[in-house]
Amino acid sequence: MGCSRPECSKSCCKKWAKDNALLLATVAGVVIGIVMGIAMREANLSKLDIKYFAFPGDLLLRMLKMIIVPLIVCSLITGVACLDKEASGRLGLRTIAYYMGTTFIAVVLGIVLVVSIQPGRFGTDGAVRQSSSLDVEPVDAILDLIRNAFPENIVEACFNKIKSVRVPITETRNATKYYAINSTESDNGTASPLTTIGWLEEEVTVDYKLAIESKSGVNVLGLIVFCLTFGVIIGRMGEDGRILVKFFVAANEAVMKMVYVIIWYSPVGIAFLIASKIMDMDRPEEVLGQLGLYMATVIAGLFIHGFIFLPIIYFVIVRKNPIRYIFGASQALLTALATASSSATLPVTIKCLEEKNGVDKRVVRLVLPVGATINMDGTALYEAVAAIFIAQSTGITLNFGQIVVVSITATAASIGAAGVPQAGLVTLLIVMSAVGLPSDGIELILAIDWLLDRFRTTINVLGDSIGAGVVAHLSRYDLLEDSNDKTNHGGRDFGDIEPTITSKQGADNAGFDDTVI
Ligand code: 7O9
Repeated sequence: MGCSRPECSKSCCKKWAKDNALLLATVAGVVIGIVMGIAMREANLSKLDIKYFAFPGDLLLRMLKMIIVPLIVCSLITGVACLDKEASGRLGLRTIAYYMGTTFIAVVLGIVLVVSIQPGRFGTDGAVRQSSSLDVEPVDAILDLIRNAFPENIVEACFNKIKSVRVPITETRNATKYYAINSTESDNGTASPLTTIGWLEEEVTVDYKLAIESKSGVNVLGLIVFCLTFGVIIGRMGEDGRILVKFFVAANEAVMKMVYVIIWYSPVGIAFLIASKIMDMDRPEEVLGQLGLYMATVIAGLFIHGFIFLPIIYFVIVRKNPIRYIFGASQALLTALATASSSATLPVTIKCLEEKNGVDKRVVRLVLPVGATINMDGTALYEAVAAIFIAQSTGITLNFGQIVVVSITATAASIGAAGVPQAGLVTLLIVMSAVGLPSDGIELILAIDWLLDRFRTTINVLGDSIGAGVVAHLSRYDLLEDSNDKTNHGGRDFGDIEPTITSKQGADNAGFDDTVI
């Protein structure tokens, strides 16, 4: 690839080999994980032993999660601070348009597949079990999302988000009279056969209070709102803000260097994460047999969206080879497969896009953290398929209007997922309750949720990555003007801070850029 270029030096070739060695090691990690998992199933380890076995994988997850907060804070702040007003506005609009558009395409694809394949009609032999009830009020979930966007305490936002719960206010009422039967009088029928002997007291819910609880987890929406505002402001403060921008740019570089260290450990962690998950499966033949067609529908949808639709969108807009672009992001895709978390994969995705695909750093830093939070094509597709599958397997036929409602709520739920505590289950329940589906049957699909989660996370990460490439291409002239602006007008001249941005990027931002960062 890069080495065929005449200007490529020996060190560049070395770097290419090194990068691909890491990718090869990661692929080996996945394969070894699968083989080790299948082989170790024979050993019949206890759940506790499997937990111990998973330790090296657990460490990888902890390291990736450790780096997320500093990473998104620094990258969002430097991302907006290094762009001017018009450029960041247009970039933001394009990003949102791409995210909403592709998510909606994913949902429609999922619905078309589930309605035509009808997986709910087969295999489940009506085996819906009663699920534990989990009350979700869509209004509360939406308000929580907005509350989370404005955290009370920015330090707390790094580890807690809030959730409101309805606490019933009850009143005691004498609701029912107690009677005793007066048998002597009842014979002749002249007097009432009943004598009042007391009242049954009843607790009646007359109203609700809203209690705000905090749940552990990064309040990423709050951090995003704070960091974007902070970044815009320090970027416009001119000379006074310069020192802050410099600080965050340097901090960002330092955090990325830490990411490289973690990534070198990732093949080992990935092998253990995958192996322990395979060992942990309960009666896989039974579950896979029962839900086989449903799984096939979800996986087919994810595959078509990720490896046909998104590459076509990339090719049509950017006019470059999407296969090369996806290959450049493959380390991130494998990490997503192993961790089932697009936020934990974020450090790897940023590294891949900046280093291997040469996407403009300013775009990557803005678009990817926001994408990891609100752009979940795979999740949206999955939720639409799951809701309609449950309807089919419980014998409910949805009309066209209800299917439209599913498509809109699944898109909205995937956008809001990161802001809702216990997101996976809650967002699916919101989609189901929007069309009046009973929450029975959700337990059935939870049995294989962990597996489908991995596949949909991979597509989520792929959607974010392709989004960054598309937005960077669409914004190439803005970014170029922006670089000129900085040097010409001097107002926001961070040229010395970000030499790689101003020197290497331009209208013709190469699909594969080997510039060393
Ligand atoms: C999937 F931006 C970041 F990196 F800081 C960030 C941090 C946390 C981004 C998002 C989050 C976050 O909390 N996300 C979140 C996502 C929380 C709960 C549920 C989900 C949905 O996750 C996907 C799914 O279950 O379909 C999937 N596992 O992409 O990570």
